Amino acid sequence: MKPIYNQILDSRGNPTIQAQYKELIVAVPSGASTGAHEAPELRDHQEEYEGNTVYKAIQNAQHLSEELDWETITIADADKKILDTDKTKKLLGANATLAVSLLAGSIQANREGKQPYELIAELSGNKPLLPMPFANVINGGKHADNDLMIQEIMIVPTNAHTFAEATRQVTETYHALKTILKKRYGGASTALGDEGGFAPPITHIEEALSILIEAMSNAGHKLSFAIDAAASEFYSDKGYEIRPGEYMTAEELIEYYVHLIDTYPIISLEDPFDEEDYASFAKLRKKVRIQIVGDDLTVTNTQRIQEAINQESCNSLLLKVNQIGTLTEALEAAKLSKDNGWTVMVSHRSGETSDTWIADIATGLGCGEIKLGAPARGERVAKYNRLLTIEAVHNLAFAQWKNI
Ligand code: 2PG
Ligand code: MG
Repeated sequence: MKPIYNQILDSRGNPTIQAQYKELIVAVPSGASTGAHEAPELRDHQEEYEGNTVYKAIQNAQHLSEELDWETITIADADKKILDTDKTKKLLGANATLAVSLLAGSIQANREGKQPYELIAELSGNKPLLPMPFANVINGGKHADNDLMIQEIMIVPTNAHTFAEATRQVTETYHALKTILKKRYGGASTALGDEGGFAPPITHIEEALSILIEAMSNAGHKLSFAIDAAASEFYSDKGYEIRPGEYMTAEELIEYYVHLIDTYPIISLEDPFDEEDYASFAKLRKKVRIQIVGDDLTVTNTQRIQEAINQESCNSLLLKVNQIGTLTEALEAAKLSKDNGWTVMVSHRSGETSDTWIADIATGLGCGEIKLGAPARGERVAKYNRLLTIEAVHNLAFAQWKNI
């Protein structure tokens, strides 16, 4: 018996790949603020779905599958076949290879009587741990149609003791935020961005952070903040357009971030500069004692992670399996990062499905951090619910937050 691959929709209504073998189903996510160095998705560029169909990628997944034994498949077998065929994924498409890799993972775990997180823990040599959720509640950048240039403002329940408690704190604060936004900016301001956060008409980061302080206080919780600037998206030869028509140099942006970090309980800052600017990352990293996360900079790729290690640009990896296209390489990226004293945050993409593999990867790696959007929209809630279920059924420990 061979897997069945078919085209389904992601949370933005764009085509993506689902793979199925007996009762096991996986699906592939897709980013909007994609890093230039990510392993590329293959899209057909024909008329249907504005050129976004994935029929060729599905054919590629089918061809790969014909040469694999699916009764005895392992992640190692599937990924070896992929890497021997096309290490760059430029021909196959990282969407095709990830469908094959994740399905192999689901089948292997199932055959061995393991949860996917248990298999990941075994393969990576880590002890499973439920991760701290990083919940993106205010959306800007490419994920929303407002004028907030930075992409994500997240809340992090660093005082919670269980994943269930963490989820409650995040959700109650998210609801309190909705009430404030509605009162202050009107009903349209509580429309949701791609990752389930609100997209209010805010242009100043400080305004968003102050509202979040108020929301926490109304909800009766004390949380920390995290930012994903996704700065490549507002960088051009004119500099960093921090507000519409207002530009900063990298030096000015460093000072601005330092000011924000001094003023608000920010514990983590992702992609603060353009994806080629290892040096500005390093300058900021030396000035502050928080987590500096590489995403578009490092793209879950060991070569780029090594460069960031050499230049001391980051102290944390954002791990996205579809940036590299196989589970094996994603685990290698996590290992290289951990071995060099970095933290690892497993992440969703802005275009998601109800697939919950990232919840299991974060748990199995024992890395203690997951970025999974707001507790709203089915594709985001699916990840919260998977982690709530792992906690309830398997009774794992929950990550305690340690400051850098
Ligand atoms: C990011 C991600 C996920 P996208 O930049 O970290 O939040 O966004 O999937 O659009 O690249
Ligand atoms: Mg990012």
